[in-house]
Amino acid sequence: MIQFPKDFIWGSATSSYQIEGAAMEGGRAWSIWDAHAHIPGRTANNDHGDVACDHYHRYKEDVKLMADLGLKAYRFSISWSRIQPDGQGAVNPEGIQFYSNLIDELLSYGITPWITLYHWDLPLALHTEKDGWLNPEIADYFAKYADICFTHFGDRVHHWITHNEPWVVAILGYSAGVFAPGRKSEDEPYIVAHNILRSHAKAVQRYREKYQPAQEGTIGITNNCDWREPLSDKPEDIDAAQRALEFFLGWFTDPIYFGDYPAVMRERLGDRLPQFSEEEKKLLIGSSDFFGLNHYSTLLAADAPSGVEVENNVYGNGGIFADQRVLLTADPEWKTTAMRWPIVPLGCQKLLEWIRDRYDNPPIYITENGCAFDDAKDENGEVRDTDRIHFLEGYIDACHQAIENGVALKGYFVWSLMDNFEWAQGYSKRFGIHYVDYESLERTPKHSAHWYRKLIENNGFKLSQ
Ligand code: PNW
Repeated sequence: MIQFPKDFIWGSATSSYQIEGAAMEGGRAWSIWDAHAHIPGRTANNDHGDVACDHYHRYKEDVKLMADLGLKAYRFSISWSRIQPDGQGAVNPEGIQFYSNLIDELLSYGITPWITLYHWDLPLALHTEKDGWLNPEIADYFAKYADICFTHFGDRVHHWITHNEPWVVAILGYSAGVFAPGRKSEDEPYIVAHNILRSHAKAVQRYREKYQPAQEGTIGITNNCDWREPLSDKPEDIDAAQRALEFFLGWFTDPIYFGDYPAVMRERLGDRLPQFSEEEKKLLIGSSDFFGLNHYSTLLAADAPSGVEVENNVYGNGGIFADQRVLLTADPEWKTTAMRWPIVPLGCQKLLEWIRDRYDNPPIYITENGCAFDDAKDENGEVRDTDRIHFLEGYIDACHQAIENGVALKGYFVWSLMDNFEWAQGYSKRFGIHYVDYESLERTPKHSAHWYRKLIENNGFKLSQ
């Protein structure tokens, strides 16, 4: 039996654009993801989030599903353009009411809300009229929006995450161009990342000065990182793996723990990497009360000597190849998910220990981990997702091992509560522990949901293999 610490938090996560629907209802205006998804060819089957899981109308039913699981915490995000349709100025009361109702519903079942302020759905007007994340002024718009959320929800919400996965916004949105706003640039990702970090720092400053003393909540940021295992024990491959991790995670977390980007990035990027002012550095250092981590997979890293050219993002997580010169591959022995992401639980443990060592053992929450498989209902209406159960067993066991090794891991949120709009993959990839029938919008707990309920009940589980 694998047993977790007494106060360990078991949760589940979603995001606004992926589940809410009601895209043009309740006073909401479009975000960059509405616009992106409505351009033909940008998503699988041209899917979009107009209806999604219709969570906006079904939130009570969804909270009931969470209560049935025994969830201690639920992580969801707020759609900025539901709160401020133009991204600045007027506040939409219907938007405030919706999230207020959701929070009250969660609390009535004893489920703790964890709110992400930005999960990629920038109000479209801020992009078309203000240049979005490329404009340094966006930090002030974001801080103002955050302030509105603290004012209206902070009496009941004590767990705040400013940003979800800035790496994805910068690399997939501005380098690979496969996510909104679909741009392909070599320099913009670094500018966007810089402004996201500045916006995080300003929002945290407001929380700490105006709200935290009375509301006594915590605030932080969530970054994503997959593990990079050296391809061989050659020093240049070991360096390459380390470099890859610094370009992936250190890019966002070094400024928060040390006040600046990793040295390897500053050396390699020179003037292309923006610089923080002394004041910004001060605001950034210590600006996260916890280390939010989303983790999904592992790849092998090898040094790519000059002369070797690789198309950017062959393996999704690469960052800009010419800047890192790290060649990523997968071990052909590894099993993969429907996303073709290798399943390597040991990588999760190693990453947690890497964070422990680099950042002086911060409290960590895994705010996302999970997997997509081609789930289907059988003739009895059951979804027997044993692959997902094995995945979760492996990764949660790895988390447990990391805790044994001194990692201050405090909680785990499975991605996702239910199947939903998987961005460029539309509805073709199912990450949920609840199955969603997109015709009827009916939700059905998969076998993994039953497994997770028992895990929460026992605060641990018995390894089946
Ligand atoms: C995360 N990658 O996205 C997001 O936070 C979720 O909204 C999403 O549904 C989930 O993971 C599953 O994809 C990622 O290419 C998207 O490395 C892409 C990558 C990583 C995370």
